[in-house]
Amino acid sequence: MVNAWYMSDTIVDQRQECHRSPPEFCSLEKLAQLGVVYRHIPTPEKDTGLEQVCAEQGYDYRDEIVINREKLPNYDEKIKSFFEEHLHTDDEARYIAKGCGYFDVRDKQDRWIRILSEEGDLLVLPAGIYHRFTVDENDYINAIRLFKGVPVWTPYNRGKETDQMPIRDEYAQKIANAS
Ligand code: KMT
Ligand code: NI
Repeated sequence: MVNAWYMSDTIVDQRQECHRSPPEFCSLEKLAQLGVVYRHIPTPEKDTGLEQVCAEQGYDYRDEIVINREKLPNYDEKIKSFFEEHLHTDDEARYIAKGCGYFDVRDKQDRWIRILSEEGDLLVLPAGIYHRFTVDENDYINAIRLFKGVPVWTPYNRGKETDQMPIRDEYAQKIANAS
């Protein structure tokens, strides 16, 4: 089930849990207030939840990404870019088919929340949210990427320009109404 926590201010190794001391957990409600959708769908062949979300959100494209040193071309470069803080102009929707990893998202006070994403988890990070991703020490995740229309995965790394993108305003308005 969902397991999310506020991150330590100092990261020794991004692949570790990076808890605060003492740990401070984050609720599903809090994630929902940030516009993050989380559902646990352990048996997608029996549970129609994944298909429902796809129908609701209009996700008509899907592919698979395997993140692992052996399987992913340009592994080091990709791992580095996934962990740069960025946003997208579309939702980032992932269903974790195997393995696990961490999606980190910024809350309204700009604190990092780490979301453990495991087999059977569906996560949708809304367009405009600042986030990043890393594998854990097992170095393996197999995720289904969902998208509406022709996929555009372009990350915009955080900076002055991204703060001024219209999608940031849209996102801010969306979450202002959500809490
Ligand atoms: C992305 O866009 O950050 C990724 O596809 C990596 C996460 S998928 C488990
Ligand atoms: Ni992303």
